[in-house]
Amino acid sequence: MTKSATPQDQRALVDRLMTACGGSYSPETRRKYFISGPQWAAAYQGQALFHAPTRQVVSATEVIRQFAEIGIGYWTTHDTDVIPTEALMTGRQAEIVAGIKEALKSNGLQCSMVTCETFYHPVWAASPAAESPEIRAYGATRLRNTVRIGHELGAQFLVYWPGTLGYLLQGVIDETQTLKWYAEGINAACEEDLAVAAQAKTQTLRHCLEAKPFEPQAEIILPTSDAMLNFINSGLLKHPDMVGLNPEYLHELMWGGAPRAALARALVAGKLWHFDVNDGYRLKHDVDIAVGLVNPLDWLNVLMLLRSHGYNGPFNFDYKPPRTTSNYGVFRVSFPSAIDRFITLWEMAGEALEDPIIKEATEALKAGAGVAASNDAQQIFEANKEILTLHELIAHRLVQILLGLHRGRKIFARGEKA
Ligand code: GLT
Ligand code: MN
Ligand code: MN
Repeated sequence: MTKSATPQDQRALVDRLMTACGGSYSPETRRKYFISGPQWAAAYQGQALFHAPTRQVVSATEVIRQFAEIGIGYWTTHDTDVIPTEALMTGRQAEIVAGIKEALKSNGLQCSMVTCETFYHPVWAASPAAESPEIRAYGATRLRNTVRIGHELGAQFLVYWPGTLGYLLQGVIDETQTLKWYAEGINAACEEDLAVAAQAKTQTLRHCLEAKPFEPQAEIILPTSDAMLNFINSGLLKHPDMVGLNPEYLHELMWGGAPRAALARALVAGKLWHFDVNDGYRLKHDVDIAVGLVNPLDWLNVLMLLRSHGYNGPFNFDYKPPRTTSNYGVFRVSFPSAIDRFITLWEMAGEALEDPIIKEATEALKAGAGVAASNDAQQIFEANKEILTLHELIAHRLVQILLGLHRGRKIFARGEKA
């Protein structure tokens, strides 16, 4: 029987087993990827509607220090993750932002993205696009302030997750009006950005919309990345060219979509600017599990798509370390293991794209049977039917790559000898 690990021995046990896992990359290697760590992910205390917190508060300076040690090159935050609501737009905000700038600098990190929290505080109970003009005016002020913080911290991206843009009770709001009001908020952010950039002679930021199909509202007005794309092109935005997408892997799975197909639609629209990386289950709630723990094969395929289309935006690790992970475990196990799985899958995706079998099979499929074009459906099918088997062969090869079988890894069957 394994003997109990006393409280004093537990960290050493975690450390020893984590080292035994192997396969980790150095902080220098990790820094070569455009990986960002959200303040809210690292500082998440494990609380939820039915859950009390399991972890202590972690300050931004501590998160930044830990990220530097792990080799996470970029940090992202909501305005209120670091500035209490009542201190926003006061002298205290300026002090906090200056302190963060200093912490980032001394730890060699950059801030890549800032996002405005428009869902947690009671003022957002009826969403940032509520009927009341005071609420909307406050919302626009908050968005403009977040744009200024973004410029101040040298971010390139802003993200908007309009979490509460929807309803619990049917027929209470006019959805078309809500969309128009929401667009006014985004317009205010873009105009502030143009003004700040013109004054400071810098670039404008990339404003990215993030959709989630449910939670915290029962019905969501912009539930998917596709709905967001439609909103960008609806004519309601004054600067649609400044607005793109921040799809989240799990949010597309949650409505039953194929994340890879959703990403493809964003890519062809030229709007895949930022990407929230995590994992989870179809048609369930937003569990925000770390990348690759649920769907490693799908993740391999997603990364093949992104690599082959030259995606060069950030990979924002928007996940939540499970409640069973301790504060120590968040930085010792959760973040490093998530990043290392991501890097492995990214490199594997590169390998899969170069795999001679996949390449030859894909090219053969594209070349077709070479018969003359005709209107004879049956004849065309007959001429192509053997090459179509290559679909299944490619899928098999991808699983082989995922399991390392393409490199000669073999699990011996019962009774078989090496
Ligand atoms: C919230 C949400 C995430 C978003 C964050 C950005 S807030 O945690 O569930 O998916 O990316 O506002
Ligand atoms: Mn997200
Ligand atoms: Mn999520």
